[in-house]
Amino acid sequence: VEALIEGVRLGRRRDIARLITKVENRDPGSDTALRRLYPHTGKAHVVGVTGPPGSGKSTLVNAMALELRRRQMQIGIVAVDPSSPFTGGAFLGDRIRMRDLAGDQGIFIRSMASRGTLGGLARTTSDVVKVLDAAGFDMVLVETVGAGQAEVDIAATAHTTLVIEAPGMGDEVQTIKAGILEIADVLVVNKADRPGSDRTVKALRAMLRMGRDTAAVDHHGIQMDVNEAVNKSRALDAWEVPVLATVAPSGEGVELLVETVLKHGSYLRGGELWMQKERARSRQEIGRMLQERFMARLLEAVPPDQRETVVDDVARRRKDPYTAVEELFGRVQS
Ligand SMILES: Nc1nc2c(ncn2[C@@H]2O[C@H](COP(=O)(O)OP(=O)(O)OP(=O)(O)O)[C@@H](O)[C@H]2O)c(=O)[nH]1
Ligand SMILES: [Mg+2]
Repeated sequence: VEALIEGVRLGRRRDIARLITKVENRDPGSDTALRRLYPHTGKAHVVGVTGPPGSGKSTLVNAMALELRRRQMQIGIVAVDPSSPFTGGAFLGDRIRMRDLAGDQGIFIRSMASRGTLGGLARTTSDVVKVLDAAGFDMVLVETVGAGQAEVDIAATAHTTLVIEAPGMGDEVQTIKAGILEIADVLVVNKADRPGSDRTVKALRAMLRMGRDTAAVDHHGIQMDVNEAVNKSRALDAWEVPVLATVAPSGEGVELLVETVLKHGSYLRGGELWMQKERARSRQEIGRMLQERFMARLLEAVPPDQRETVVDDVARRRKDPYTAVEELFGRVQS
């Protein structure tokens, strides 16, 4: 483990890859390594990239990585359950003559399958991000599909969240879930070479204006800790969410996008917001780990057949759920 930690700190790709595999498998050694690496994390700018399937997230992340490399930044990429592979930048063809991302030492790409990830996707993702952070990557881009709670959780742990939309994916306004709009620091209309992209940009700008007007009164009904934290930082956040248009395969608009992302990073670091996001992330992480520990203890303390009996009793109204939880909780404490 010692040599592995050292290797990660030195940015050795083989060691980074090995530790990430251990983290994914929840190998006992990975906990020790993560503990030891934690003091060296907190430097990387974590950027979440989310949006509907096929909107061009991977292509855009590739293009952004090339642009960031041009600026001498070391880039980590974590793709959560991608259905299309990272091409390594070759698709950019003649436009930007660069080393392929795949052979570039300044970049590290890791794909993770959401299925079969031990210990939950959100946890594994945040641990993998920590490994890359400790390895010295300046920015870590995390691609996630869609708008499920897991994706929102992952996005909530990013400093900057990009929401990618594409024109012509049905009714523009309807495809955009209110929740996903709320987490966006930058909105991107990719595939701007397609017809209707202007309309999508306009629709998004209108939705943002509407959101801003109602945000002041619409602060209730937020169930989750995470959303609350996100919303709270929103309230202090004077950042105007920009809507940018890009054509990922040709790189059009990508320079401005990268500049905007870097600007958002400086904006956060310039005030209280960066630390506030770190707090939200830490709160979520501790809460999640406590829940995991508690559930593990419960499953240990109460055998499956007894758990089923309790469920059955509650379903048949022989017992109420409040009493049931009280009893189960007691068994964990003893
Ligand atoms: N015309 C056009 N096609 C694009 C653009 N960006 C991406 N594509 C194409 O759209 C398809 C999907 O792109 P991906 O980058 O795989 O999209 P994604 O959002 O990562 O997809 P998932 O990971 O499956 O959700 C590919 O065939 C890309 O070549 C664009 O700006 N314009
Ligand atoms: Mg993808």
